[in-house]
Amino acid sequence: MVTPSDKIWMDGTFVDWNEASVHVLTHSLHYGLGAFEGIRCYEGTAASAIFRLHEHVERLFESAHIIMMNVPYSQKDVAEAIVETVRINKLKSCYIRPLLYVGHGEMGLYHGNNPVKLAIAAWSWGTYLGEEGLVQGIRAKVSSFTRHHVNVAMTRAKVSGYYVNSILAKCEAKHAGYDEALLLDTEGYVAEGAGENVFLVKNGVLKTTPLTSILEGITRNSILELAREKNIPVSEERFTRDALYVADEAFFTGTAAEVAPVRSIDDRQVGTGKRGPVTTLLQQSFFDIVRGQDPSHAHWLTPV
Ligand code: PPE
Repeated sequence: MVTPSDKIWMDGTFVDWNEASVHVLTHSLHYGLGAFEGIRCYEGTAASAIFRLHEHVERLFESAHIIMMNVPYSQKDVAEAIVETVRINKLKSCYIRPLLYVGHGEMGLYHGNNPVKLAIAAWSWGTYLGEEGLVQGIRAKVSSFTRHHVNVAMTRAKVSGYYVNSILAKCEAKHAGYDEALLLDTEGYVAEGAGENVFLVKNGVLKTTPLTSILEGITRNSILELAREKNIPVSEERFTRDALYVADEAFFTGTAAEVAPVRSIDDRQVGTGKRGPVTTLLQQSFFDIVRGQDPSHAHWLTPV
């Protein structure tokens, strides 16, 4: 269960957590046209800070642009509303979920005459794949569901409806006793996790899948940047599932999942089956930055 916070921002005003409801004919509820973000705020040594707020807000607006939703706010307004939502709920560390959706009005697929609505909720949310997973690694399974074809879904956009595909994959993996699903693209190459990007390490080179059928993760981008700074060779290239089976290390990245080592894929142990040295280095560096212990990337943090 989500731990309720005090207030949710809805279309410019704060409403009580329990009053934050919508009409049942809300267009997005029927057809899935909506865009959202997942953002984390971390408690730091000095203050709490939101990780890469501006990049998340920018991606939200890009998602809206791709699916032709006109956002009735500026990026600055939305960023301020997000900070205000964390503040008013007095949350030290939390997960923040802005959701742009099409309100009720007309029914039928054409949404252009309906209002575009925005809600921003924030609540305490521990790491997605479990604290233990961050240390011991998680078990992943290649899904029988395929990631969207590039002409089915434009995955640069973080669109609500796309997540039916992720949910089906996630449920299949969970029901089979795994922690997370790994989806392949329509040509059979590795795409991404149900809610994470994927990386492998082989012979000292860090590889991640290119931006064809995946979400351009902000954690992915941060990890690539950190790796380059540490002179770890990086490559964005396609690879197959067996490349993961024989990798030295593998890990998932995402706002909810953070940096989560993968200890096995399809019951094949990855590397030593433990969090590897490159994963450990990048994970530690990520946590030091988001928790304000390493000031080198202070520009990634917006104090609350
Ligand atoms: N791929 C997918 C499909 C995805 O949903 C996410 C985030 C990522 C990659 C990583 O993106 P980023 O968070 O910018 O590094 N998934 C969000 C939703 C998870 C959920 O279950 O809800 C998230 O992590 O917030």
